[in-house]
Formats: sequence, structure tokens, C-alpha cells
Amino acid sequence: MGKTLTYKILDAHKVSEDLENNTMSIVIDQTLTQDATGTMAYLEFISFGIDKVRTKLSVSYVDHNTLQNGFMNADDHKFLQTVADKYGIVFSKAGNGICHQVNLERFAVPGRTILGSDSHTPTSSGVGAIAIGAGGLDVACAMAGKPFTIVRPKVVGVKLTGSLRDGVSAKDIIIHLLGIMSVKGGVNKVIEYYGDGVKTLGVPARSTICNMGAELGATSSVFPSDEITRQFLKLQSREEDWTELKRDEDCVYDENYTIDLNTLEPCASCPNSPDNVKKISELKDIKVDQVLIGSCTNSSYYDFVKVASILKGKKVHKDVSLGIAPGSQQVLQMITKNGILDVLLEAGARILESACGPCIGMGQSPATNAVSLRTFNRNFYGRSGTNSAQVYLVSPEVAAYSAVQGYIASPLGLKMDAFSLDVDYPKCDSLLYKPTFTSEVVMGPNIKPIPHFEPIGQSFDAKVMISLEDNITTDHIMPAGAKVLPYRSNIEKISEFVFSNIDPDFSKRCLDNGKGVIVAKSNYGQGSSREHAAIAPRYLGIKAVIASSFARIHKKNLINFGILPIELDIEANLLDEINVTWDRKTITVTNKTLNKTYTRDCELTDDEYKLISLGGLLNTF
Ligand code: MIC
Ligand code: SF4
Repeated sequence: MGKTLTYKILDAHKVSEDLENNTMSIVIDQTLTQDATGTMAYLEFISFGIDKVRTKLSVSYVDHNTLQNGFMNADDHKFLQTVADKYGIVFSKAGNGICHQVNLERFAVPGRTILGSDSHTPTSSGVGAIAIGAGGLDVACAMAGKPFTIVRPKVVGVKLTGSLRDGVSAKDIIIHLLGIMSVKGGVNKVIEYYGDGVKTLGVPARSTICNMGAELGATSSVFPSDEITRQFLKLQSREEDWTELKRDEDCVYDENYTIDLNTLEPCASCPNSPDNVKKISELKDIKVDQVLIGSCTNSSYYDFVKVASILKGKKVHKDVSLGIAPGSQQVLQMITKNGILDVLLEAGARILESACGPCIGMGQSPATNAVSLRTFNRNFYGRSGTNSAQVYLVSPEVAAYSAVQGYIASPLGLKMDAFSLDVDYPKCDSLLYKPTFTSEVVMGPNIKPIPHFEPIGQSFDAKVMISLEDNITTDHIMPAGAKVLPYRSNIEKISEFVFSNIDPDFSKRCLDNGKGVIVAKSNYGQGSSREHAAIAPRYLGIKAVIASSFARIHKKNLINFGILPIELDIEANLLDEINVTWDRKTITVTNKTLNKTYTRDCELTDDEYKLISLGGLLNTF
């Protein structure tokens, strides 16, 4: 039996395998970090006492906290730049672009493994790499040359046939798949695309699909590296990075889907979950207040060609605010040179910085109850900065066409070829810095040491600090946005905001009680890789999270910081008294208030068991 492309790449990087626990450890070739997770990752890396990174390539991006309200973010940027220079890391300064877009343009190499402290790292898999999102501590370990351990992923084969009709986009493919598989359908799986339809998609389109594979909860997604990939790399002046990579024809997938591209229609992820999918035709006539085009999902030159084709000679509806954020300096230069920027300005667009910006609630929060159409990847409750806003995730085509109409409208059948794709791709190095190994690390006053955590103990009593439903996101746990993001380097301060959007008293309740557990249902911790969603609750005294299932990255973050993840569906109310007793074999949870006991096997690997017993990974150095 032949091999999937996924296992061709993973096996070529495998250093060990634990068949009993179904895990494998792989060498990581490249890493990426961004500023919002990067400060912690580098504090962790520095604590290892190593003189330089031990990867083929590590890149540090600044793209999330670029509002710079006060000194905190600017201090973080300085810290990141000096760390990068000292330890041998390429530095991408604020303004250079969104980490995933720049990484795709400049650094992603077919066949390599890439680990990034951001859940959308799989964007780079569009060239045929296996790129994986992880917590900062895992990325720090990879920079120190340590292998990365994953559950051996199941491989989902998605066969694409036919070609997309005018007005239908790669974004519609992945939104459609989200509608089928749901936000938890991809956990511990890699989504592998194959079939004739693949040939009809360029690398930016493939990367849009891989990017939103994160919303399926997938470990990664992957496309073959073919002639189209070679052309893309050639345009980026790095054809030498290309190798052909494909699956064996007779490989067998664990799960199979076929998508006939000819039959797809423009669709949207409706409020407040990427898997709440409807066709645009079902949403028509909904009045739109805001349209935002950008983010790591849809901010390539290719995306703006389509947007400008729709906006050419048109005006944005008077009741709509249209903001656009090109994904990188390269994209910005290209749309400037090729006349696209003029079209956008003539139409009435607001030009935003090449950064994450509104995608992570850094500005552009919609009005009360506003309808906001975004080409982004997440529409979780509160993420836009306005809890009552209705955020729809759509393709650039739907976004642009609806901006003109003033209501949600389907671009099906519209031609989008007013601008050429066959143009020069400038190599923009003005905000990229190679390391010189000469800097001393500069640390501003808001950058605080990582707190030390004692082990939770093998048996403890604690109270239920919050009881939650399915699909709780890390945005619920540790909100982002302009108010909170400046404290990513200050755990004491940021812990005040844990669950603040849904339970403003959570933090105080935890501190008053000392010891706590969180109780939830399935897919707890989906979404972002932010390890603050583990560290800050740990700081507040949370010792265990009891949930029917966990999202992959968050579960690892909990373990890394010494919190016990317990996969159990228990009955519990706020402030119920709980006892947790656990050893290598069994975990027992007793709700003393309700007089109910639950027992399950301890399915932690030996390493995970050790980490939690010692109080977390940082206590092992
Ligand atoms: C996100 O899209 O939620 C983020 C912000 O990029 C996060 C990382 C973070 O919280 O800093 C992610 O996706 O991992
Ligand atoms: Fe940035 Fe948004 Fe992409 Fe996260 S999803 S990396 S916040 S653009």
C-alpha cells in the first residue's frame, strides 16, 4: 500500500514513535513566532541557556500588536528584535506583513516541517510543507533543537474535482468543508487535498484552504508540491526551493470526502462560529455595515486582483465602511504598481496597515449590532471587540460585491480578470533583518518573568470556578483585542481578563478561592494557540480542566504548564466542591456537593504524566 503525502513528510522527519500511546516525535526544520505569542516563547527559550537557535531557519514576526497604545507593545517589539539578533533569528519588523503571508512568500519550503506559535501556521502548507501551530513553549523547544511530539494524525483525503465557477473562491471550499466536518472534525487529523481540481488552484488559494484548516481543529493540511508550486516559488525568486511532492496513487485515507468544485456556491460562516455555514443566496438582503478584506486567510495579491475587478469603476455603498489590509509589503507594492490601489481608493476603501489588525480586535470594532463581513477565519463571540456585532466570514469576492451593494450579495458569475496575475513579485527586504549575533537583549518594564508554578499534587480539593458548554474558544478563555493584548508579556496583569467577556468575576473568584477547576463540554480550547489561555488560569489557581474533549493545541498548552486535562463529561455547578485524585493508571473525580464519582483511565503519555507531576515543562530544566 502506498503512502499519503502527509506520512511521506512526517516519516522523513520522524525521530521516534510511541505505538502504545499513538504518538510520534518529529524534527522541526523551521519555526515562526509572532509578537503576541513570541515574547513568552522567547522568554522560555532564553531560560534554556542556549546560545543560538538550532533549526534550519527561525523567523520572528511582529504583526499582531501594532497599535502601540502606550509603551508596552513597542517595548515588546524591541525585545523581540534584540532577541532575534542575538540568537540567530530572522526578524520581520512591524509593517512588513502578517506572519503567515510573509512566511509563504519568503520562507516556506516544500517537504519541510514548520512549527509556529500561531494556530494558522498551516498557511505555509500551501506549498507542500507540513506546517503546524503550537504553543510558545513547544516552539521554544523546537528552536532549541528538540523534536516535537504529536498524536499520529489520521489523514483525511479530500478529493477536489472540476473547477470553480466565476465568483466562487477557495474560501468557499474550506467554508463548505467546515459545514461538513465542523470545528472539531479535524482534531488530530491532517487534511490532504488531491484530485484534478488541485491543478485549478494557485498557491495563494491553496494556502487560504490550509489556513482555515485550523478552524477544523486539524493538526495541519497539505497540498502536493507540483508545477504550480514551482511557478509560485519562481515568481518569489526561489525556484531552487522547489521539489515535486505527491501522494502515492494507491494510498489509503482514514476518511474520505469528494468536493465537486463546479457545484460549489459562494457561502459564509455565520455568527458566531466558522462551522455555522449558509449559502450566500440564503443570506441575501441582509444589510451590511462593515466590510473588511485582509488577514492571513485572504490578503494575497491574487485576492486583491479579484476585489479590484469587482470594485473597478464602482463606489462602496454609503452605509458601508470598507477596510482593506494587504497581507504584506510585497502585496502592498504590487497593488500600488499595478493600479489596484487606485481602484480601491476611488471606490472609497480605507487602507489599513499590513498586519492582523481588526482580525484580532486591534481597531475597526463594528458598531452596536452591526453586520460585519470579513474575509478572515474566525468570528468567535466578542473577537471583533463588539459583543453584539454579527460577523460573517466570506470570500474576497463576496466581501467586495456586498460592499458595493450595501447588503449581502452573491458574486456568482462575475468575471474577475480586470488585472493580470502574471506580474513581477518584488522581493521586499526593507523590513526584514538577518541576525548579526551582536545585540544585547532589551527588556522593558512590562515584560515580567514567567511565574513559577508548584505541582498540582496527586490528590486535591478545589471548587468549580466556571461551568461551560461545547466549543469554548481560547478567545473566550483569554480574550485578545486592543485592551488585553498589550499585557501578553505580563501574566499577573493579563490574568485579570480571563473569561472577562463571558464572566467578568472569574478572575476575582479564583483569587478569593485559591484552588479551582474548570468544567466544560466538548472541544474545549478550540482556536488560537495562545498559551496565555493556560498560563493565566494556572496563575489564578486552576489545577485541572474537566471537559468531554479538548482541542489539540490547548490540551498541550495545559500540560506544558502543569494543568491536568481530564476527559470526562461531568455534572457540576458553579462552586461545587470537587476532589481530583490521579495516578499513572486512573483519574477519579468526585463532585462532593452532588455526591457523584467519575473514574477513567489516565491516558497521558509517560512524558505528559511527568510534566504535570513536576508542575510543567519549565520545571524540568
Ligand atoms: C488568532 O488568530 O487567534 C491569533 C491571535 O493569531 C492566535 C495567536 C495569539 O493568540 O496570539 C492564533 O491563532 O494562534
Ligand atoms: Fe493574525 Fe488574524 Fe491570522 Fe491570527 S487569524 S494570525 S490574528 S490575521
